[in-house]
Amino acid sequence: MNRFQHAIVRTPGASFANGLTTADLGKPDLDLALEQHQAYCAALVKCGVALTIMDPEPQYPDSTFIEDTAILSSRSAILTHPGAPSRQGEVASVGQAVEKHYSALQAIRPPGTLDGGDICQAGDHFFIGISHRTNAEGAQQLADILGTDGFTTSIIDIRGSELLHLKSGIAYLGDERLVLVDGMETLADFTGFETITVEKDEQYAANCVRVNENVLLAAGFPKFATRLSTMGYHTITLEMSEFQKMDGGLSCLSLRF
Ligand code: CIR
Repeated sequence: MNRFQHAIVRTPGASFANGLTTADLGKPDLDLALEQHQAYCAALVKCGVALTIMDPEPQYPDSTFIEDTAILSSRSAILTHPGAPSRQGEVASVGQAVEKHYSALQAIRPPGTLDGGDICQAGDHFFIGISHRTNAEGAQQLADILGTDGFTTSIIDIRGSELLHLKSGIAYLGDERLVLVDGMETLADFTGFETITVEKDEQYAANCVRVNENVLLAAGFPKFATRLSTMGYHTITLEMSEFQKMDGGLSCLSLRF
């Protein structure tokens, strides 16, 4: 698994509670969200990455979910065109932060739409989700760019599932090992990977993030936490309640590269 050297995050802004959500978990508390975000940032630093913290963009309440705005790999940087119209303006400022680290930026162009949360890199292979945010045109544009970079890709249609994004139900732990929420194994061919199943009652935990020597894990999912520890992973458990209220998981809070 590539070692991550950098991460970019964006602090939640005053308008955070006005973002998009389907969760029926109540209104998020901004102060608590800021506290949870600080702990997330500290965890990334502990994992050994150099952190860029972008200021909030109050006109974009969902902009703390920065993962959706770019696909960053060791070979290229691709800005997305998010599927939710209210989020499309988030990309410009992320481009300015990303271009400091890459010699060239590519982009998903309309009518293609694509959210970073639908993209799961597993070594030299990318799983690309088609969702209610990422359309077939966006998925194909990304597959073409990644193909030019020398990566292989496969497309997984998750529109029949209850997942917002592909990575709401899948994560890559390195060493050809994938975490899959129960039921995901029927949606695609995962030949060549060892899979670890997360039970439905712990579904939110499937959005975990391997960062160098550690795995970031949402608090409150003891079965999966024990499973990872038993397998020898070093986990950092983070409170995510306020982001979960806005349909966000651990991976969406950062761009890692
Ligand atoms: C949205 O609906 O766009 C945000 N409220 C949550 C985005 C979560 N992003 C992700 O899972 N990659």
